[in-house]
Amino acid sequence: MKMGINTLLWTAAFDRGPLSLLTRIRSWGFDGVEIARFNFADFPALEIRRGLAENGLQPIFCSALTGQTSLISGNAKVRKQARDFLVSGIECAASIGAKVFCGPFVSPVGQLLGRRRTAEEWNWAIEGLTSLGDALDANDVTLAVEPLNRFECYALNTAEDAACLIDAVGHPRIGVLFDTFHANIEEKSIAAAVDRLGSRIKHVHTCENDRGIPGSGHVDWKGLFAALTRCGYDGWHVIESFGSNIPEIAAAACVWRDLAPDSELIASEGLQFLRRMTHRKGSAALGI
Ligand code: LER
Ligand code: MN
Repeated sequence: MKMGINTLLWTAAFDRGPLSLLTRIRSWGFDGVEIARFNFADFPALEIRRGLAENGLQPIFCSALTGQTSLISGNAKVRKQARDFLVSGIECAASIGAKVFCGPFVSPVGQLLGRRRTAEEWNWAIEGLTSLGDALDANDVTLAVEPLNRFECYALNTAEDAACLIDAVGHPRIGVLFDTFHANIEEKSIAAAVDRLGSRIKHVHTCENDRGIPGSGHVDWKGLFAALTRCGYDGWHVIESFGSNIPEIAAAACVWRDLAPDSELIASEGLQFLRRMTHRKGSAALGI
C-alpha cells in the first residue's frame, strides 16, 4: 500500500525552502509526497527530484485550476489558457518523475456561478480533457481529475458524473481522483461511489470528513478500503489537509480553525491509522 502526504499541510507552493521537510516525512513512514503548486514558473524540478531521491520518497504532482482559469469557460481564449496550464502541469509532473498529476481540473476551485453546469460546458470539459491525451502520452503521466463538493465547484461533484466524463473522454491515461472529504459530502455511500468508479480511479485522497486526523472522524474507512480492494486499486493513498496558517490555502479551502491540536499530527497519526486499516488483510479483518 503506497501512502503519501500532500505538501499543502505546510506550504502553498512547494519549492526549495521546505526540502528539509522531506526527511521528517520519511521518518514518519510515508512512501511518497504529493507536491502541490498552483503556478509552474521557476519550478525547481531538479532540486525537488534530488531531495525526494535522497529521502527514498516517490513523487506525485498536484495542482488546481484557480482564479478564472477554466476548462469550460465561455471564452475560447480562457479555455486555451486552462489547457496550456494543464499541459505545463503535466510537464512539471514528468520533470520530478511523478506518474500521476491530480486535482480539480474542470473549473476553478471556489467558482460558483449560481446555476448548474450547462450541456455546452460539459462538452467543453470532454473536449478540454481529451486534448491533453498527447501530452500525457508523451510525458508518461496519468491525469486524475477530482470531483469537488458543491461548495467548492459547480461543474463536477459526484462519482456518477465523473464516471460519465471519463468514459466520454475515453483515454486510458485520464481517470478520477477520489477524495473522501468531498465524497463524504456528495455521495450517499463512499463504498458505492468507489464501486461505480472502479478502474477509473487513478488516485485517492484519504481525508477525514473535517480534514482533521484520518481516523478521528466519521469517514467510512472500512467501506472505502473494501471497495478499493474490490476494484483492484493499487495506487496511492494520500492524506490531504491544509495548514490553517497559510492564508491563501485557508481561504481557498475555507479553513477557519485548527483541524488538529498540531497540524503535523494529521500526517503522523493519520498515517498510523491508515496503515492499521490497510495492513489488515481480507474482508473478515475489515469487519464486513
Ligand atoms: C484538492 O485536492 C481538493 O481536494 C480541494 O478541496 C482543494 O480546495
Ligand atoms: Mn483532494
